[in-house]
Amino acid sequence: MILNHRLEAAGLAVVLGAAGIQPARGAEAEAQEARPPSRPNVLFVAIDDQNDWIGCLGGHPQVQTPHLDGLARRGTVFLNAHCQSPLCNPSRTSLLTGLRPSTTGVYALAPWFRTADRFKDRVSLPQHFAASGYDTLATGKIWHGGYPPGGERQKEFRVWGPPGGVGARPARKLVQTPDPNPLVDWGSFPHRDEDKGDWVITDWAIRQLERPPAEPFFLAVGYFLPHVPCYVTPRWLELYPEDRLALPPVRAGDRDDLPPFASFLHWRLPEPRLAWLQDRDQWVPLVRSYLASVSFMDSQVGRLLDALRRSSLESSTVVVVWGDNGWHLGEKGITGKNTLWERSTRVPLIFAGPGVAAGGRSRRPAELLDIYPTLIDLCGLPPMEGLEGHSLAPQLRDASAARPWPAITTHNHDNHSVRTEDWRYIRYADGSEELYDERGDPNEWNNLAADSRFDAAKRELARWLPRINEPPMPGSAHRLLVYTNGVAIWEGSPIDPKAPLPP
Ligand SMILES: [Ca+2]
Repeated sequence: MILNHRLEAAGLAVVLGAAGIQPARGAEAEAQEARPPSRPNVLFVAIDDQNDWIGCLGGHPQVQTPHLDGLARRGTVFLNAHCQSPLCNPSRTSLLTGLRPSTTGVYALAPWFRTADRFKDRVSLPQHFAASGYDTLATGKIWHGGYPPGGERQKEFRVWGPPGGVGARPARKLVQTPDPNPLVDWGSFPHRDEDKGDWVITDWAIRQLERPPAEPFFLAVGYFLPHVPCYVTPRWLELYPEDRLALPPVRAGDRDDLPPFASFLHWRLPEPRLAWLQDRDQWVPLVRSYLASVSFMDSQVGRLLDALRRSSLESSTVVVVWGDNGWHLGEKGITGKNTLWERSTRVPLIFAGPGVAAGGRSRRPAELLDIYPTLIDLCGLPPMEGLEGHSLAPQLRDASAARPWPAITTHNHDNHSVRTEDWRYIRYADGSEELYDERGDPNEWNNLAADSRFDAAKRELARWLPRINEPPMPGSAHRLLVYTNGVAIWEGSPIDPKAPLPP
């Protein structure tokens, strides 16, 4: 029955497409209304390293993101959405397989998850859409960079557009950071917005919308910015005048109440620490460049959404926008991700289109893992067994609908954070803990874990810790931390537990 329904819908779309003449907008809209109810298309928009500095999320008082804010008004935004891992590869693997990092064993930047036999045939989110009659198209960064490897790409999406990425680069790094990693850079140099990877992928995606595939489609567009390098043209920096720039709130001694294991998760990163930024007068330039990159990325989402509107597909297309992990810009003394705190875990998650209430603002905890079952619900696909997330469809109809589950973020083996509406509880592999009252302490400055008044609260939160804790998948590398026989090992080197966080 599902198949017949699909063929009918596809057949009608072919007839409409075969007319050869582009009907006037009114006639086309009428034709669409006359269609039997068919599955909506999906426009699946990823943003790389986008924290909550989005207007409708309120993470930074000055950030300008008019297009994402407009999408949130047309749909529903989750104000308490969190990634499953504060790192690209494990986060995206989790979202696209519907499995927690603690279930996949993918915790680090390598490997590609299908190298494990048990995941060779695991049906990913786009594959489930393809199996249900959707054409699947991708451009930019959807899976982690470089994945899937060459010959396997068509198994993941049928059509691949340009890869996007950084685009125009200066002749040499603009900022000589302590780590020479070419990605860790920011600022402006002479180039055109049109030469940026995010512009190129938007152009390609717009062309797809201008000649939509006959079947329902799943179009994935993965933006690179505001991932470093945060290169922008001057017009975007000018949105954030230096003399009025709001820096993120930081507190001296903020790390004094952290267990040592908290630092092990980000023991050595290519991203500089706050002390280095302050010494070199680079804190303001980095914050400005990140904000400017967010606004540029937003402008490209705006071009994409304009094209969707012009195509007359808006009313029949579910749009979902998500960020793969957050980013620190000085909070707790660091930049980058690789932590289980709010700065690393809180991400944008916005839905709009058929089945989604306009103007919804949900404070319920939501996980990126929930996107897979939610899209199944919104598009009427057959259920998929074994998904570890829960459909957000009730909250998309009524943002205040109850939801029992917290949002869980995992980084490396057996380190987890449990985020409810009011609390964040963290437990590391060595058993050490953190507890934050998110109502009274949104900056997570006061670790309450040692206060016995909260023992019952901690026990209640600990009930949600994942029962499955797979060891790292063979081939795991880059940002890998393991804890064996009481010794924490960062990327192959034992950590001296008494050593301070390296600069
Ligand atoms: Ca990322």
